[in-house]
Amino acid sequence: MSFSQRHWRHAILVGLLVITGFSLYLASWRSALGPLMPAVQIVHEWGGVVYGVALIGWSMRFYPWPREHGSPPFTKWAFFFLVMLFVSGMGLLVGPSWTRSIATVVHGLFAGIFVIWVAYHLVVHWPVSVNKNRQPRINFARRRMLRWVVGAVVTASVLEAVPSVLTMVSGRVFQKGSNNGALPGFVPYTVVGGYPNIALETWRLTVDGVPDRKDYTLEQLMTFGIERRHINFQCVTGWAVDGIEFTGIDLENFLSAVGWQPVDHPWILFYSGDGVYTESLSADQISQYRPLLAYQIDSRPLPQSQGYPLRLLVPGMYGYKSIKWLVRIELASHDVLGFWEQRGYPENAYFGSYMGV
Ligand SMILES: Nc1nc2c(c(=O)[nH]1)N[C@H]1C(S)=C(S)[C@@H](COP(=O)(O)O)O[C@H]1N2
Ligand SMILES: [Mo]
Repeated sequence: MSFSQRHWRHAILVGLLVITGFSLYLASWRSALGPLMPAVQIVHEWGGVVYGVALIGWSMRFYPWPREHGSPPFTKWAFFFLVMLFVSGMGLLVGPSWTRSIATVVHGLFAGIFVIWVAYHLVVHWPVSVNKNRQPRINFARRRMLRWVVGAVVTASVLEAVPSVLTMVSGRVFQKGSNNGALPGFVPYTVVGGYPNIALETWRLTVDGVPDRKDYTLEQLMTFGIERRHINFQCVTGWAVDGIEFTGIDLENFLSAVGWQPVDHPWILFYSGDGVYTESLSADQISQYRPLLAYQIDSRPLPQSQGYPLRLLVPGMYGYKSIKWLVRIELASHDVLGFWEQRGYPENAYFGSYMGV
């Protein structure tokens, strides 16, 4: 196989992984791709596993450069980065929560540097074409256009990703003003292309499906008893944050106190103030997982990007169950699939229930 064929094989596989990786990580890409996300995730995870195994297992065949071309230092680094991405990717896929939270940072960091290298490599090398006499020749028009297109896409994406990668790597340093205000390690997802700006004074939690529908202020909710939970937060896309404290009102205690009869209403439906996101839990799941109506994270009010003023927090279940900007709870006799469940994610979202297939 020629160098060029081999090179294109890598370019296509790497391109696929970079694009699907950005889609999993960046809230803006995620909301743009919406229903395609489960498919994107399968491609990223399986593509990454197959590519990584091929790189390591048959490295002479998949080695990105043949011996006669020498081994430019950049290419060697690219190989090193790919192997690190594969190893940390496996940590995300199969590890327990503590390896996942380390792998989150490592994967993000190496991906960031690798993408910058890919962009550099593209702009410098792609515009070179080879003429009949096998003499390389720079195609300047193509080069200029490519520079702008690649430059714009990569710069925008990297600019969006870098602050949150930095917050993951550097702990609490960049806590304010970057990562959209979210705590280090968290990726503040939204499906509406923005974070609802909710004022506490006008916000109410509406409880529907009980004979007397009622609205609650946060102060009123707090009279039902306050609890703190240390939990490990995990998103199906791989990132994880360990040992984070949430403060809130125990959902089951609250619902029982307002007259919930699980026999009549075995399902609880949740609605976000973003107008789109929804979730549901069964009575059994609620008594087993003890979700919180959480208003604090790390002893501070929730950041706007993380659900201010109130979110659901379901310990032991993937992050997508923990609906943000909660405004309405409905006691229901039947289930209605939540936002991501309609798109193929498991309803009973305990850790391990979603393996990308
Ligand atoms: N309203 C709303 N709630 C949401 C989401 C969302 O997009 N919109 N994303 C969910 C997903 S997939 C995850 S992993 C977590 C992310 O929580 P964070 O924003 O605190 O990082 O929020 C969950 N709750
Ligand atoms: Mo998620």
